[in-house]
Amino acid sequence: MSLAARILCRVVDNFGDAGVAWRLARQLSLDFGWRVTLTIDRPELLARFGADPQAAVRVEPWPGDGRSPVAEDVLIGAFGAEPPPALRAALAGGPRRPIWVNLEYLSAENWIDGCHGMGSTKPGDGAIEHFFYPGFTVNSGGLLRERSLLDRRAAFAGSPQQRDFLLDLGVAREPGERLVTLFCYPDAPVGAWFEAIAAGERPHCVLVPEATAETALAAFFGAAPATCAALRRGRLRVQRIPFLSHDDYDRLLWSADLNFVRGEDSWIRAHWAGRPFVWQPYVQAGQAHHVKLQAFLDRFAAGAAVDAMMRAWSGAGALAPAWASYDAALPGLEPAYRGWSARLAGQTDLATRLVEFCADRL
Ligand code: TRH
Repeated sequence: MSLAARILCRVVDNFGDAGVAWRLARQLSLDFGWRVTLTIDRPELLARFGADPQAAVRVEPWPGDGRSPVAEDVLIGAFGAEPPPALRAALAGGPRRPIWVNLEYLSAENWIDGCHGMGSTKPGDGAIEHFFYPGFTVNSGGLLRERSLLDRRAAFAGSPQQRDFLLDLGVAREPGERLVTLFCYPDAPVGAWFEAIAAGERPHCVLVPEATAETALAAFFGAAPATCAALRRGRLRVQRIPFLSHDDYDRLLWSADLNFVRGEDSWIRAHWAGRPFVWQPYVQAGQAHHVKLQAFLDRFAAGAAVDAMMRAWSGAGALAPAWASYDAALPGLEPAYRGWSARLAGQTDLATRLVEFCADRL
């Protein structure tokens, strides 16, 4: 069933809100043939992810109420984005079209399974808001994963395209070097980690996208390196790279030995790379992010070295000993990451579940 949908997105900060909304819009269009309008208050951010001429996604600046030529079957508010007044009025008196879905933030916490799919009838006008919770279980809303993703990953691994991709980025791995990507929040203990690598035994090349870890780089090297310039200390080599399109960022994650990721969307892309990763959750008041991290670590259950490293990376523990254990354990941890990725890939993806969810209610 090909449907028309509108996704509403208001950017709180960073890139995740726009990144998830764009990724979902693109997949509903490419994999399911839906006619999708993305209404977003920061449309200029989408250029960073790489426009895809094949994805027939119509992008509309906020508020976009009532200007669409198509009557939508589905209205998706990403991360609690409230429909603008004219669209909100059209939801009154449900159930009827459009079906109203609130796409929530991803969490590994157990409670989301019980809340996923629930509806809330608004006392004022009878509109029904459906809550869709992404997650790691079959009872949740699942994880975003495009239909062709894992085939594209398999075709890329070890191919001439992979070598050319890295060369185009100016990345040439030196003998014995571990290739690492770093995407983190400003409060990650980057300086302590750099110190440990610089003084360690194994050489590391750390690729840092622009506008990431600026302060830490300046503090460690005395000045933030310009794009593509490499800085060295001891066993550490740091190289700045541009902010890549979504597809190229996937290729980067597939090419590295270890990926540091954050927030929501880069975290899940690191899962689909099937490579080791360290996750930093979005920092929240009252240490709520530590609860989210622990819920994920409980599910992943990859052992003490992984737990200590991710906790230390989020400020709960000393970085140097955590990195020493993780560094030593890393070669043996690869099957755990690969297996976890494969187990999750055995579940249906978020967009498939969303399509079924809407079809059941229309
Ligand atoms: O930018 P983020 O910190 O976004 C966050 C989270 O979504 C968080 O949960 C939310 O509460 C907050 O925003 C408001 O991290 P995230 O989620 O990984 O989003 C980054 C996006 O940028 C993702 O779509 C991947 C993309 N990206 C690229 O396309 N190219 C790149 O080079 C990099 C580094 C990222």
